[in-house]
Amino acid sequence: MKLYAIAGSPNSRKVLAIVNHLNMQLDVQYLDLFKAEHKEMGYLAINPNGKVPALVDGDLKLWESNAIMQYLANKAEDDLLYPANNKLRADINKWQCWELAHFNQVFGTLAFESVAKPVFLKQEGNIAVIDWCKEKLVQYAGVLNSHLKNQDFMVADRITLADYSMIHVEFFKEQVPFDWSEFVHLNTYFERMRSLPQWASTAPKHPSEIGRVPASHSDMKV
Ligand SMILES: N[C@@H](CCC(=O)N[C@@H](CS)C(=O)NCC(=O)O)C(=O)O
Repeated sequence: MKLYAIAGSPNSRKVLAIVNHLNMQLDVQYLDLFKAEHKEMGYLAINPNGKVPALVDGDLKLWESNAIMQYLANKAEDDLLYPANNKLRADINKWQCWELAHFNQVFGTLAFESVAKPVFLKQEGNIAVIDWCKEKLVQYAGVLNSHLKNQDFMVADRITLADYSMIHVEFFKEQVPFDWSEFVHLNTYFERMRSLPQWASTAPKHPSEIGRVPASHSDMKV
């Protein structure tokens, strides 16, 4: 199996955390964001969206981080991160759909427009988009905060795929122009989750490594 990723990309980190958590062996091919390697023809034949992550397993070309996480957990025959129990699995799927469509759609877009664009791409963020994201994030952060009032994890009483999905934009949490102070349960949860070794070890050692191919991976080809 080969996983295509960009160093520091939140969606790549989600999948790498599952690889760590399940102690799986696979090749990781890092693409250079600044050379736009994720837009080259060879990679577009794997993921026509020109986005990471993507997984190749034999004749399967799989993109969408949540789908890759589910595939890896199934492949590892893991019954804890992604239990076969229909109700537990439905609940995990619900939160993975929700983070993708709502919470992290606005949090991720806010991070991209207000931080990633100016800092990494030397472009101005779109003010109208930033304002819209901030307004929607109040609503979705409220939903997440209420859910976490009486529980430590998203589903049941242990870590599942839903947790790694939920926190994947955490690197940008304190950098975005958003007041998180009223969302105390959400904040406690993010603090606990971001220190998990399986997650923390997916982060580049230094911000200058974000988007660049780590030296140890530079001889691999798409
Ligand atoms: N819904 C997709 C989102 C993938 C995505 O947006 N990836 C970002 C990195 S975190 C990317 O490749 N951005 C580069 C681009 O869009 O050009 C997933 O969950 O995999």
